[in-house]
Amino acid sequence: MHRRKFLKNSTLGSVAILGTAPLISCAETETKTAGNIRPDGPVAICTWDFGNATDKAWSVLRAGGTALDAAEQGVMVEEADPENQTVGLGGRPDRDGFVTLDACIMDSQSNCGAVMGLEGYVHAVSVARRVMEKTPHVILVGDGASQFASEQGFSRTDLLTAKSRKEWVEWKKTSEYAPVINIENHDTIGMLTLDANGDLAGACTTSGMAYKLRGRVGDSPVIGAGLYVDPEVGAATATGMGEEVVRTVGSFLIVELMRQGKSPEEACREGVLRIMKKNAGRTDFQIGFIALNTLGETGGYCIQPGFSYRQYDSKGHRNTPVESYLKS
Ligand code: SD4
Repeated sequence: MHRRKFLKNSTLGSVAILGTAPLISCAETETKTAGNIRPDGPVAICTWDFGNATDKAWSVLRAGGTALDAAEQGVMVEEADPENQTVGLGGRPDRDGFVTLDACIMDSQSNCGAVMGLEGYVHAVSVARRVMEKTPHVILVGDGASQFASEQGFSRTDLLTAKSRKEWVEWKKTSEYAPVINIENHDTIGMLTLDANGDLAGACTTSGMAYKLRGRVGDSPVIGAGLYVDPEVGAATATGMGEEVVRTVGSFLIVELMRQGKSPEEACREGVLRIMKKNAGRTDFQIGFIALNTLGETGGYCIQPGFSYRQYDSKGHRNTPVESYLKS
């Protein structure tokens, strides 16, 4: 592809991205399985610059909360924000005007739950968590997911705000029904957390591609694509063009690359490059991953100029430590 000269790839802040050093020592693994307190403290990261979400996750972790609670409560902040038009309330609708949400959640015992095409409920991530905890299943879709949310006591809400509706009406006037991936806007939130006990968790939630075909589901609620957590290695989550992430089982790939010894950033970079290789010549889409390993090291990579992700590291430093972009 002509734009294969990727890369400024700088690491800022206090997080060390290791070269080829092994990521998991036996001692570390044993410590974790014994349930001891992690000496280095917890970590929370999320895609993009969702500071309020990371603040929330951090407050849960700092108070001794679990990685799972922190991940869920962190992303809920964005789901509830009507100004965020790519997640939850106020999300942009599909081409027929319906706001449909996709979300998943996963813990460090490989428990997971997901909803796809959920309509009428703000906190898709919490419905996904109920699927995980209250049913023998992993995924509920569409009307069944909504019915389940109602049975679980979630209250129904109209997710289409006046602002999103107005934009959709405008879009219909000129569009040829081409879906839009929100390259300019910060979008899908994926969050990864590591708590003081050394347990990992992750959550991912989105309203998906704006003006998508009705029924379209991206990567975000697909375990292995939009999110993956492996207690022996680490966790990863994705943002961007979901179809491309599904094709490569992106988040699982990132975790497996870390298992092979890559740092979180190296793994994210290789995942993005694989996707770009399959899309020679295309410059019209965005893909990004962030990752966290069991040692609390983090990394991210994206083909978007100025990509950054929001982090609280183990010492409680909040920063946006990584930028990666495709050089033209
Ligand atoms: C999707 N990955 O539905 C999501 C949306 C997203 O940037 O991340 N947009 O494909």
